[in-house]
Amino acid sequence: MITVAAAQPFPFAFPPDRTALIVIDMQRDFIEPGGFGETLGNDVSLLSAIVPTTARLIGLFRAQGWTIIHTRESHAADLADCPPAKRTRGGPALRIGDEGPMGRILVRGEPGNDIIPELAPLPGEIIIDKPGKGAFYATALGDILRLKGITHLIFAGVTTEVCVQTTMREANDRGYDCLLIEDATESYFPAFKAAAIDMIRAQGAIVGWTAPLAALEAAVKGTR
Ligand code: TIU
Repeated sequence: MITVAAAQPFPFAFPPDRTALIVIDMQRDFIEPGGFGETLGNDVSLLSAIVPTTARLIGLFRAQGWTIIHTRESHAADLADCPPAKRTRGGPALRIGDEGPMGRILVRGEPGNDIIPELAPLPGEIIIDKPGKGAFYATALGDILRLKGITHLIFAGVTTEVCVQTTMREANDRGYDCLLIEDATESYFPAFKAAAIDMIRAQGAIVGWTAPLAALEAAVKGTR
C-alpha cells in the first residue's frame, strides 16, 4: 500500500496494482475556444491552467506502469445516444451536433472531440467514450474496472463539479475509494471547484479524498 499522508480529510491509502487513474474529458471541446464548453457561454481559458499538472500526473502513472483511463464526453454521429433534453437545454450558441470551427460539437471522431495533444493517450491506455456526465453511465467502465480488479481510483480532469464529481459519486456508490487531485482538476467557476472539493471530502470523506499532486508524488517517492 502507498499512503498519501497529506490527503484530506485523512490519509488515503491505495494498492497501486489495484488502482487506476481516470482523466476526465480533457478534450478540445472543453478546453479550446469554439467547442462545447464555449457554446454554453463559458470562458474556457481557465481550464488550461491544469494541463501541466495533469501531464505530470499522467507521467507519474506511466513511469510506474499503473493503469490509466481517459474519458471523452461524446455522442454518436446520428445523436442516437444524445437525449433531446441534453441537446435542447438552454440557449447555446451552437447545439450538440451542429457544425463548429472544430467540427461538429461534442460528436465522436470530430477534431474538437479529441483529447488535447499535450495529454494524448498512449497505446495501451484505455479510452472511454461517454454520452453522459458520469463515466459509468452507458459505458463499459464498470466491467473494465472489475475485470482488472481495480478497487481504488485517482481522478483528474474537467469540470470539477460536473463530469468529475458525477463520476466520483457514481464510483463511490459502486464501492471504490476515490482520490481527487486538486490541482489537476478545474472548473469554469472557481467557486464551484472549491465547493465541490469541500463537499467531496466533508463528513469523513463522504464521496472521497482530495490532495494536491505534490502529496501523491511524495507518497510514491517514499516507496522507491
Ligand atoms: N459544462 C460543464 O461544466 N461540463 C460538461 O458539460 N462536461 C464535463 O464536465 N466534462
